[in-house]
Amino acid sequence: MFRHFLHIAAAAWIAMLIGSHSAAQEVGPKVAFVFSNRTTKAVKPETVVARIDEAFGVKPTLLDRKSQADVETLRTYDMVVSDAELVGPSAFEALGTFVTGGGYLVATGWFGRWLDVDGDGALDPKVDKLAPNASRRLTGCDIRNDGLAVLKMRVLTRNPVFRDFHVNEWIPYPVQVGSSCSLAIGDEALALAEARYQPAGAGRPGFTYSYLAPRLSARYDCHVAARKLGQGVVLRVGESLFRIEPKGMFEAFWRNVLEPETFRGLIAALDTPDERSPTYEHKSLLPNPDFEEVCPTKTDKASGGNRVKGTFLMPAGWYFNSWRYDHYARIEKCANAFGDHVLLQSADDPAAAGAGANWVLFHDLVNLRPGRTYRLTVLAKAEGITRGGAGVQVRRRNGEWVRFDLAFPAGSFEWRTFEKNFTVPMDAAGDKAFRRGVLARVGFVGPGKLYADHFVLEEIEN
Ligand SMILES: [Ca+2]
Ligand SMILES: [Ca+2]
Repeated sequence: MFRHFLHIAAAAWIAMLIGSHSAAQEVGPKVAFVFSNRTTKAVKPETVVARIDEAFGVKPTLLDRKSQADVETLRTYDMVVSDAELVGPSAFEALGTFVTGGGYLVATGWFGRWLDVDGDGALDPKVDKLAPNASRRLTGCDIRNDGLAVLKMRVLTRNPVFRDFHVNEWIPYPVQVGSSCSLAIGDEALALAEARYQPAGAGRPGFTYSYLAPRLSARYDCHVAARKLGQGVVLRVGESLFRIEPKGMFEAFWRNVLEPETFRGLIAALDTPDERSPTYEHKSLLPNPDFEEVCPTKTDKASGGNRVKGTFLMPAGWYFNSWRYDHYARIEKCANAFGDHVLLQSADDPAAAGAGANWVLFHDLVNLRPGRTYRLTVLAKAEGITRGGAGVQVRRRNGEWVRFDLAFPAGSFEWRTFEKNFTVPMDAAGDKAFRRGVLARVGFVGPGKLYADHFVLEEIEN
């Protein structure tokens, strides 16, 4: 594929030979845009096309959503940029064929959220289904949460999509319009950028979070990923690009995405992926290790077994879970070597003996490698607990979990550091024996109180 881009190069060369630039200007890369209903309510497609043409000299064709199911039509383009939220089974298949044959699909925002089961082009929630599997087969990702805002973004690995960007440095995100989706990433895709997501509107002064998902107020996830499929490439972008002005950061991003060299560069980057996991404070493989990133969250009723009401602080990335009897969970102010905030979970009902709670963080940008040694460190303090502990677990390719746990003593103890080294077993090695993703937790069985801070998972020298 990319024959049209080759045409441009040839046309430019001929233009140079005959001393004219007109031929180069007349032939452009063949790009098609497909808009979702949701997007066309927010912006006019013609305006977006005009803006792209003005900024980059690329005049994309507007394709209707039905044409996504027509392989012959798709094959007349080098590149299809789509944020179609509703995609029929035949369109998923046709787009797959287009990419496999050397096409470049840029799937953005809500792309592929719903499967148009009855094929009528309209979203019928009673008939149509969420399409995580079809979406993952095509793009290597599916949507975890939609309609979010991004607080900050970080490019994870040097790659042509972000060729003018800093790598491994957080940058404030310039728009807060709630058009982003957080991406759950699979093995086939390479994460190019991650983001800290929050509810739309969180950038406004005085905004108070409601829950982003049950018992979670903000999360870290993949924001941009790419995968090879046959001869082609899918670039999956969590942002709905059509709704963003191509200015500043997005101008650089659009320019890179539309640059023919990016397609070839992506193929090379995907052939030799950088498998290192990103790290956060204290070189931890998990975000927000000191619980200093907090969201003032408001709720009028107990949520998910958490009896705290009103406005309280929740940790970014961490999710609260409890079983039997009511528990209280929030961030408490407490100054120590690791900032001003610690986690607290408690139960005061004596009948809660045998019931428990934990804070959980699932992060799928982590890839614990067979044969490597890791250290889990956590600072904890307890009052009258029956038992407690912390740990991480890693999912194997066959779906089983491997657990690495450390236990806290029963009863009460003052602030203390707990530490455990563990080696991911070699017998689980092989071709990507471990799936991407780590589940971390710290919890207790009560009644009682458990405080925690400085939850660090790091790779140690091997
Ligand atoms: Ca339908
Ligand atoms: Ca802290």
